Amino acid sequence: MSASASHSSALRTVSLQAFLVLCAAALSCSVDERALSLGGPDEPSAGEGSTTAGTGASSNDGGSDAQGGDDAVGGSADTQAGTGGTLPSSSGAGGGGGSPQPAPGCGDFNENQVADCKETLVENPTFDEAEAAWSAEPTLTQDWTDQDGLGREKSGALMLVSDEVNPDPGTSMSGTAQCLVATGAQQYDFAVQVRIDGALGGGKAGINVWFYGSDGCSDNFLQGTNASLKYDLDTWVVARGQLKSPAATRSMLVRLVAVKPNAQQSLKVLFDNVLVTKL
Ligand SMILES: [Ca+2]
Ligand SMILES: [Ca+2]
Repeated sequence: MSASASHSSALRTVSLQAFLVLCAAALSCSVDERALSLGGPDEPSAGEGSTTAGTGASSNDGGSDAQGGDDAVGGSADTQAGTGGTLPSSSGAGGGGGSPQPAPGCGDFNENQVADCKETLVENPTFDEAEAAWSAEPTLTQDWTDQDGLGREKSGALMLVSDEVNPDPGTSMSGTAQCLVATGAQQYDFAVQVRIDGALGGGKAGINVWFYGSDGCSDNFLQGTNASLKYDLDTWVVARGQLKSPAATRSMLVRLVAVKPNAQQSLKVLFDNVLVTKL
């Protein structure tokens, strides 16, 4: 008994020593409990609440597909509260001293220490070389540009240009979209970097979502809601917000949208690093 006890004690000692050696080699065996800072981008919730009614009602006419409802929104998004998006550089995962580029190279706007491009549900979230997987609505044009949202040389962004002048007062929303399988009564988190070209006037840009009670974002339109819209000019900002899908949801159309004053000649917006996750 005493022999086996001392034997196992010796084994524990040896393994502890081995562990300490490994720790010393790795320099970081202290358990990283990853404090989740949820405080950051609180501002989207204001935009979320303020935009639901107006957009939902107005995009109803276009519920069957992405064509009809792109002239919507009225002025509902004007009450957007905060302007301060979380700048990509400030959400840096790395901390002190090192290179300014976030480790994953595609942002971590939900600050969960996971590269957003590794967890997002959309295809082609970073526009590394093309606008693939995103379908522009007929009232605007889209192109790939090498102006990356995080300044990466090996990536680019999506550029939307809306130049349809409308005699009606108010604004028109149009965008490019991607349909995703979605579940009902589910909280989703949305984020995208946007940069509005101020030389052409003002406008807003961000994410708008249409929920459908059918597969493939085709029939049974349920609701259209802005996740977040921003109006900052000539600077990259993050539009981020959370939405809960209606109970009957089976798919959702994630729209990267530009909201142009109808009388304005043109509006150009860049989009990059699209994050869509379940909460
Ligand atoms: Ca993340
Ligand atoms: Ca990019």
